This record gives sequence, C-alpha cells and structure tokens, in this order.
Amino acid sequence: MFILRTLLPTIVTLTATLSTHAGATDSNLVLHYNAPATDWMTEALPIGNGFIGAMFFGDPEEEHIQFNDGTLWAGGPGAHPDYNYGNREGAAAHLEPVRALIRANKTAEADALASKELTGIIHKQEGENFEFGDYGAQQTMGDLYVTVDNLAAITDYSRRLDIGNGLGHVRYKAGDIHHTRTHFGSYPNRSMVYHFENDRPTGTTYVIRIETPHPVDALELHDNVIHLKGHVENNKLGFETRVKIETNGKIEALDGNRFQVSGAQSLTLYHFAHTAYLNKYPTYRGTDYVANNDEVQQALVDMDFQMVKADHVADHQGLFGRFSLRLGSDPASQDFTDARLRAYKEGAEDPALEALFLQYARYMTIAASRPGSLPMHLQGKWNNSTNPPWAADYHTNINLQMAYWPAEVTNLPECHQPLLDYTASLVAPGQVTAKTHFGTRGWTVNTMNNAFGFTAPGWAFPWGFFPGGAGWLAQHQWEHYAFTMDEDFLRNEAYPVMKEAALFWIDYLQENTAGDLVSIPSYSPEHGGISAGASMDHQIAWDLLDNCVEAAAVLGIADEFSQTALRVRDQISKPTVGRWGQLQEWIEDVDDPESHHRHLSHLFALFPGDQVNLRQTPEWAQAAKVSLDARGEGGPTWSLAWKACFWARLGEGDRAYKNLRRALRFTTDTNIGDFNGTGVYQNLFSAYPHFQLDGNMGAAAAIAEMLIQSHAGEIHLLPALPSTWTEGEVKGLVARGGHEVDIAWKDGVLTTATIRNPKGAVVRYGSKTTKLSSEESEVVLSVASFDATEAKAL
Ligand code: FUC
Repeated sequence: MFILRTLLPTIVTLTATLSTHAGATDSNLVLHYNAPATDWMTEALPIGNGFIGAMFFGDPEEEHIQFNDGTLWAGGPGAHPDYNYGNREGAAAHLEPVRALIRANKTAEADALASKELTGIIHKQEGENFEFGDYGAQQTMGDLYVTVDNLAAITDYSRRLDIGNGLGHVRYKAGDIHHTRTHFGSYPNRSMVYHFENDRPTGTTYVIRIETPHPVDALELHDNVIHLKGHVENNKLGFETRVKIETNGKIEALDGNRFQVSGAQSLTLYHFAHTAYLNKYPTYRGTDYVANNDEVQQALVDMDFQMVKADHVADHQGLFGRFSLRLGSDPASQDFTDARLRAYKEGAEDPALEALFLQYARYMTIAASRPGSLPMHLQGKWNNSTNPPWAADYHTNINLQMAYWPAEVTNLPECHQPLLDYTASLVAPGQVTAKTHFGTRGWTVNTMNNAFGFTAPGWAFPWGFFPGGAGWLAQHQWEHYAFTMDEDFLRNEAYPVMKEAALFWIDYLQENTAGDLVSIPSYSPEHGGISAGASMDHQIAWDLLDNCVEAAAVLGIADEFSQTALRVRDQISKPTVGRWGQLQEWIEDVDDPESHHRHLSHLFALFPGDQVNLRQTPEWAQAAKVSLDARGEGGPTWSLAWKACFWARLGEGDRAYKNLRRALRFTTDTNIGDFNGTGVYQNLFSAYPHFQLDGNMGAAAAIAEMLIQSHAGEIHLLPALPSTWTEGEVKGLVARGGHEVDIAWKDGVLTTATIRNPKGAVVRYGSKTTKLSSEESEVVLSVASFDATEAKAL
C-alpha cells in the first residue's frame, strides 16, 4: 500500500480496473485460456473496429498484434493495364450459339464454347506467379510487436476475450509484478487500442516493432506517433498506418523499425490506418488517407485511455446488449474454452457453449462490419496473408450472403449496412458486365468479386458462371426493409438496386418449349455441368421479382416494370420434384442421389428464400427434405450450417441440432478443404478448414431459425426447438415486420413470449395462431393466448 500511494495515478486506475472486471462480466460471454496463443488461425483472438481487424496472441514476453485493413487489396486498376473488371469484350455474341448447342443436347460442345467465350479474364504481369493476377487479393497490412522486460518468471497467466464488452485481456504476474493488457477496436475513435500496465515502481521497458510485408515508403516517429507509409506492390495502392504512443515512460526511436518506451507503468498504443482505396467505379481510388489519419489523431488529443475505452464499451454494448440468449438452466461452465470444446467433442452437453457460439458471431459482426466499412470478406476483417485462400474475397454464390444471415434477426441491422452499400456499389460495374457478357439490361455479379468491380464471370467454368450473385445480394436489400420497415430505405436505396437486378433476369430468361422461362445457359454453383436451367437461378429470379412486386406495392408504384415483374415471376420455371422424389437441382432430372456435394443451391427456395415452405408448398418441402437427406451430414462448416438452417425451416429441430453440433466440433486441422477437419478452432473461428467466417455466421443464423421464423407471413415461435434445449430464454430477436420478440420456454414448452411493436403480427405456436391488433407497445403471450384463438391446421 505504501508503494501504491507514491505511484502515479495510472496505477490507481489499474487497481480499480483489476477489482472491477473480475466477475463483473457475464461468464458466458467470455472466451478464456490459460496460455498465450502460438498460432494465428486457431488460437489468437480477434478484435476490430469495423474497418481494421487485429489478432492478439498475448505472449508475456512479446505481444504480437497482426492487423488487417479491409480496404487494402492487391489487384484491380493499376495491377495491369488491361484490367477490365473481368469482362471479355464481345462475349454476349456467343450466347445464342451456346444456347443452340444446349437445345440440341450437345452439352459437351456447349460447355466448351461457353468456357472459351463466356468466361471472365484475368491478366498477369510477365513472370508473375501470383495465381489471381489482376483479380488481386485482400492483403494483410502488417504486424505490431511489443516486447516486455518482465525480469522474472511468469505465473497466474490468463488470456480472455470478453465479447459482451468487446475487450481482450491478458493478465499475468512476473515475479511479484502484476501485468495487464487490454486490447480493443474502437468504432467511435476509428482506432485499435492496445493498453499495457504494470505495477513495478520503476516501470517496465517495452519495445515496439512494426512490420509490413509491403514496400515501405517512410517510417518515422514524430510527436510520439509512429508513421508508416507503404503501398501494395501489385497495384501501387498507398496506405499509411500510425501508432500514437501515450505513456508515463520515456519514448525513443531505436534502429530501423523499433521504438523503445522505458520506465513505463502504463503504455497505450492507439493504432489506426487508412488506404487510398475508395469504393467507386471505375478508379477505386481517391481517399486522402493521410488527412483521414490526421483526423483520427486529432480526435484523440483530448482523450485518455479510460475515456476511449468507456466510449468503446458503451458503443459496443449499445449493439451487443440488444440480444441475449440462455439455453438450458445450468450456469455456464467456468472451464477454459478449449477444455469445454474438447469435452463437447467427446459428447458433453454444453448448451451455454452453443449460446456463446451465436453471440460470438454477433461479436465478430460488430467488430468487422460497421457503417462506412467494406463488408466482411471470407475471413471477416482478419487476414494475415498477402495470398490468402480464395483471395479472402467476396464470394457471392453463398459465402458473402451467409456472413450476413444473422445480422437482422439478432438485432444488428446497422452492421448489415456495409453489405447493402457494397451491393449498391456493384450496380455500375455490374451493368457493364450484364451488357458485355449477357446482352441484357440491369446489373449482375457472378461467383466472386474483388472490391474493384470484378463483376464478370470467373475465369473458368463451371465454378465461374453464376450471374445469380446479384439477385441473391438484392435479397438482402429487401430483407433489411422487411426487418426494419424503413420505407425511406426501401424507396431510395433498396428498390433501385432490386429493380436493376430484376431487369437482368427479365432480359436473360428464355422461354422453353414448355412455355416456362428458364436460365439458359446456366450452371448450378460449383456442381454439375452446363444446363438449360439451373434451379437456383430460377429460385433467385423468382425471389427477386416477388420482392420487387411487394416493394412496388408498398411504395405505391404501378408501372410497366412492376407489371412485367409480376408476369415474369409467374412464368419462371417452378421447383420440380424429380425421379427419386428429390427437388431437382436442374431442369434436367439428373440429380445423383449419391452426391454429397457441399453446395445445396437448389434448396435456396427453402432457405434463405421462402418460395418453398412447409405450409404453403408442402410437396416441394417434402422433396427438399429428400434432397437434403441425400446430401448427408458432412462438408465444410458453412455447408453444415446451411443444412442446419434447412432443417430448421423444415421444422426438424433435432436434425438441425445435429448439424449444429457438428459445426461446433473442436478441430485443429488447417489443411484447406479437408472436410474431415471441419468444425471450430480453439478461438471459435469456424474451420472450412482453414478459417472461413461463413461457418460462424451460418451456424448463428441456424440457431436463430430454430427459435424463431418469420418468412411465411407469421412469426413462428420455437419452430424447430431441439429436444435437448428443454428450457431457455432469448431476448431481442427481430421478426420481419419490425417486431422485437422475447421467448421463454420450459420442459420444451413455451412459457411466455413478449412481442414489442406487435401491431399486425400473426403469431404461431405449434398448430395455432393468433393475430395481434393491439396498439400497445408490447404484448405478452402464453400458451393460453393461443388456445383462445381459432386453431389453424398445420
Ligand atoms: C465457395 C465454396 C468453396 C469455398 C469458397 C470460398 O465457392 O464452394 O467451398 O467455401 O466459396
């Protein structure tokens, strides 16, 4: 105590922090470990401010923080003089010959011609061995290291990620000296913050080192701020990252990229970055990144660590705290997260871990997707490579959309905004692709996109052909309206994007001999050969046109387009039941019952679409079930998650749960595409393998679908409750129509449901429904509320 009184105020703050945070957080909202991370992908923990993602390792001797700015990409304009957004000039002229070959049953020739003339194009520099050429790839920005002279043996180590407050913690003792670290990403301050404290009277020496794999144009320290300027070699995209040092110690530059802070009890690093990237076709440049960094730095001038942290926690809680989930009655296990995962893999029940898994997806969404940022890429905002798998890009044949499935239903509509804005930004390049490759109006994007308007088909078929990407993204525009009922958004932002996507299909679909409109040529995503009509295209086009019809009605628009949309919707080839009772993946009845392929594209209409559902189209739903059963229960984590969503829509909670358990199976496998190694790593990152964010997000969406559904004009409470979740409580779910819902249940039976903003809702529980006409701000329902109403058969 004597020592403490003589110390600087920071130490008093430290003591306060130590005593308050122990036990102050909900233990089910914490990932914790008793050892530092040694591996980036499987063990380090993610933090982020929406724009920058960072991974911290927590080694006592040397903290390692790897960081990624979502806008730092190789490829696009500047990467090659011939970069043309992937487009192949004159491609559309070959469509009719390809169609003619398909109609003449010459599919091999059709596929060969399509592969030659309809594929997109990438260019490589002479001698370049980067596989993606001018398509490029998302890029890590660099690594920050902070060595600590601990001077004694380490004990009492702990490393935690408190997802409820959005804070990473590392704590240990070096001899008698307490060391703590607090790391987080602040959206209000556009900074990453890494804070180190110790209670050694003479302070501790910290050495900061900054590294980047990109060419460095300048590295200097002035006014206690490290400035690192660099650029991406491939396309000359400039960036600057800064580290502002705040300490009670002494700061000096050492050799090269090292900076020493000595005699410090407190050290805070405010870390921020901007790049020259601007999401604007055709140049994708134009951000004054130095000025942007000046602005961030200026805003920090009158703030100290506690203020920045308080603002961050308030901001994080403002989003995170809208939703809570308890599954089961037992308090969450206090065991370390890796121990829980191991036990779970061996068959232990841990419903609190399942709830944590969903909340972790929300945490990652908040950390990686905030208004003004690019959307989450294949790894969210966490990428430590200059050559990541699949370029860590935007895959629009499932992955990007899946990453946003849980956002609305778990009450994070603002975090959906980056995807909505991004989609709007694809319209301009996508119009050129629609015209050049497909001879249509409207816009399209195919299998994947690179943040530089690469809307063309991919450079090889079958995987590269998927013009359905745009319609699928446009579904998110409608869904944002459906959940929020924000009519201004629908009128000004969503509808124009949806309408342009619809024009593509209105022009592209061709009438076949049966009089149906079909997508020809087409391929079902990454599965099978060229077709006279892949079902997914038809289902996406139907969904899009159906949403356009509904949107037009909401907006009071009755014009030629809205009439055409209705007519075309009704003429599109419908889901078809095939020879073994399956829902056909193609217009040709060629589904292989032995195929366990990971994509289940032909079930789009079941989820996330609603054209196929239990009550309105029971025969199609039954056929979807046959197809789903045949595909088995393996595959990458995103595929398991999608299957869980399908089973939930089919009302089969236990089947959904089985896939969820498999998705949450502990793994250490990092071999790309080894589907025996799917599941989650110690840090709860989902394993394709390797790490791919979609599995996390899809699994979260599946849990939500097990608890609530609102796609068929009703709010369905507990539509697919697995038998293992005998009791629980969820608060803050959102249903289409702008209703917020809390549900509690016991012994597998609803106890209460609270519906806020209930007006107009039709609520279903089991086979019964009730219509809420109340003007009250909330209505509380029990099973008896349903008994009082007329029963509707399932
Ligand atoms: C899709 C999938 C792959 C992988 C890739 C990133 O195309 O077919 O399995 O997930 O995206």
